[in-house]
Amino acid sequence: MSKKNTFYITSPIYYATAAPHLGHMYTTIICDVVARYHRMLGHEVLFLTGTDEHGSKVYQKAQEARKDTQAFLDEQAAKYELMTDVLDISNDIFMRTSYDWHKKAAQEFWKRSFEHGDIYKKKYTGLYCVGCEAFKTEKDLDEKGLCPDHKQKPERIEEENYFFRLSAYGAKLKKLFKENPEFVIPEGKRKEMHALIEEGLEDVSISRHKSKLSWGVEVPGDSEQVMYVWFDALTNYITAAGYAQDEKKFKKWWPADVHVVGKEINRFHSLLWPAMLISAGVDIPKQIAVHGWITVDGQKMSKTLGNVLDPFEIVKQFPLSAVRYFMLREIPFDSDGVFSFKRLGERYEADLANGLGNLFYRVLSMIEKYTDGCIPQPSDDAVRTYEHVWKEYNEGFRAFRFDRALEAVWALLRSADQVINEEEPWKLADPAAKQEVKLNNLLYTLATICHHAAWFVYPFMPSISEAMFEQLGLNISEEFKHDVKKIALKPGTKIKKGSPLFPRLV
Ligand code: ME8
Repeated sequence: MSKKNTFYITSPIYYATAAPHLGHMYTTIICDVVARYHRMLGHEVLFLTGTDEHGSKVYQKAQEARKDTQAFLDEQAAKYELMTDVLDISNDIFMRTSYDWHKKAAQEFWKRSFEHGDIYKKKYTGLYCVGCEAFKTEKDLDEKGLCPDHKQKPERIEEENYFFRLSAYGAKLKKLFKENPEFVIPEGKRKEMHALIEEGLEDVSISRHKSKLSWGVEVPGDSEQVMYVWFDALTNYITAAGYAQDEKKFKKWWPADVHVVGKEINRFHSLLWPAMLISAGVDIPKQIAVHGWITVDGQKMSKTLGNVLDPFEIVKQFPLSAVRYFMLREIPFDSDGVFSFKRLGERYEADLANGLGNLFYRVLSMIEKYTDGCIPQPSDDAVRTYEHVWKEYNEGFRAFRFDRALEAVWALLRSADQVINEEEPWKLADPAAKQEVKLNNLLYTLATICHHAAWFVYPFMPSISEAMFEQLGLNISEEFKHDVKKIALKPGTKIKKGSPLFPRLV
C-alpha cells in the first residue's frame, strides 16, 4: 500500500466494439470493491475505468454497423458508462482514448521513448489477430492456424512500421521481477511472465500505416502512420493521472498502485508497459493483478465468440448486491470460474438471506424486544475488536483473494449464530432467570458483530452496508470518519430496525 495515503487503481479500458458483457462486469466490480475498501480505510482513491477506442477491431465494427466511427464509439462508450451506473461503480474517471488530451499525452510519451532511441522504423511481414490486436507467431496458433482465443485466422500484414525495442529490456525486466516478487500477482501469472522473459523478448511493431488503418493517434513527426492500439491504450493510465498536462497531479497519483487485468492481457501490462515506461523515463506501476476468466463450456466468455451474458439482464433477475457478492465470493481471483444462476440463487439463500440477513434481523429484533430498542451497556471488558477477522480480511484484500476475505467474515457470522443457539437469549430474558447482565453482554456482543459486519461488507455491497448502519442507528459517512481499529458501538444508541436486508426471492 502507498505510504502517501493515496491509492490509484485501474481496470482495463474496454474495446468499444460491442456492449459490455459479464467479463467486463467482473473486472469492474473487482476494481470497485478494492477502491471502496481503500476509501473505507481513509485513503484518497483514484479509480479509473473507460474505453479503448482505436485500432482495427473498433474500426471494423464501426464499418460493419455502417456508422461514422466517432458516432459509433460515442454510442458504445455510453453503454460502458451506463454499466458503471447500473453496477454502482465508484470510478473517479471514465477514460476514453478518443479524447484529445489523451492523444496529446500519448504523443508526448512516444516522443520521450523515441528520443531515448527505443523506437525505429523497419519493413515487416507478420500475422495479425484483430481479436487480440496483436501479432502472432506460428507457434501461438492452433493446429488449424487459428488464434486459440478468438478462433479466427490472423491476417498477413506487410508494411513498414515503427518498432519498439522491447528486446533491450530483458535484463531490466528480470531485475524488476526479482526485486519485486509481488509486481505481478498471483504467483502463477508472475512465473508465466518470467518464463517469457527467459525465452527472450522480441521487438514489437507499434504503428500502422494510415493506408491500412487510419483510426488511431498520429505518430509524432510522421503523418503517414498511426500508433498501434496497445501503445496508445496503455498510456491512458498515465494520461488520466495528469501526465504531460498537470505535473502536480501526476506526482500525486503516479505510479499507480495496481492495474487489474484479465490473464489474456497480462503480457502487455507486465512486460511491454514497464519497458515502455522505463524507456520514456516514467516510474513503473507498483503491481499488476491478474485474474482468470469467466468461462462458458470451458471457453472464455468473449464478444468475438459471441457466448456472452448481459450485465444489464443479470441485475434485472437478481439484486445487484447479491450479484456483486456472488462473483467475488464464488470465483477465486486466480482461477477461471463459471457464472451460474443456480449457484447465485443458492448463495443468495444460504449466505445472504439465511446467513447475514437472518442474523442481523434476529439480533435487532432481540434488541427491540429485550432492551427497549437501545444498544445495551455491557458490564464486562471482553475484547470485541475481532482483530483476527480483520487480519484475514485484510490479507485477503492484499492477495486479491476476496473469497478468503469473505469467508473470514462469514465464519464470524456463523459463530454469532452459534452463540445465540447456545446461550438462548430468550431464556436469559425471562425476569425469573435474573440474567439481565449476561443478556446485556451477549446482546452487546452480537450487535458489535453486526456493526463490524456492516464495515466488512461495505466494499462488496455498499447499499446493504448503508442499510445496516442505518438500522443500527448510525450514519455511514459519520462512521467512516473513525479509524477502523477503534470502531465501537455506543451503548444507548437507539436502533431503527427495518425490513430484512435480503427478502425472499419469488
Ligand atoms: O483487452 N472473464 O479490451 P477488452 C473475465 N482494450 N474477464 C473478462 C472476460 C472473461 N470472460 N472477458 C473480458 C482489451 N474480461 C483492451 C485493454 S487496457 C490498456 C486495454 C475483462 O474489451 C478482463 O479484464 O477485450 C479482460 O482483460 C478485459 O475485460 C478485456 O477487455
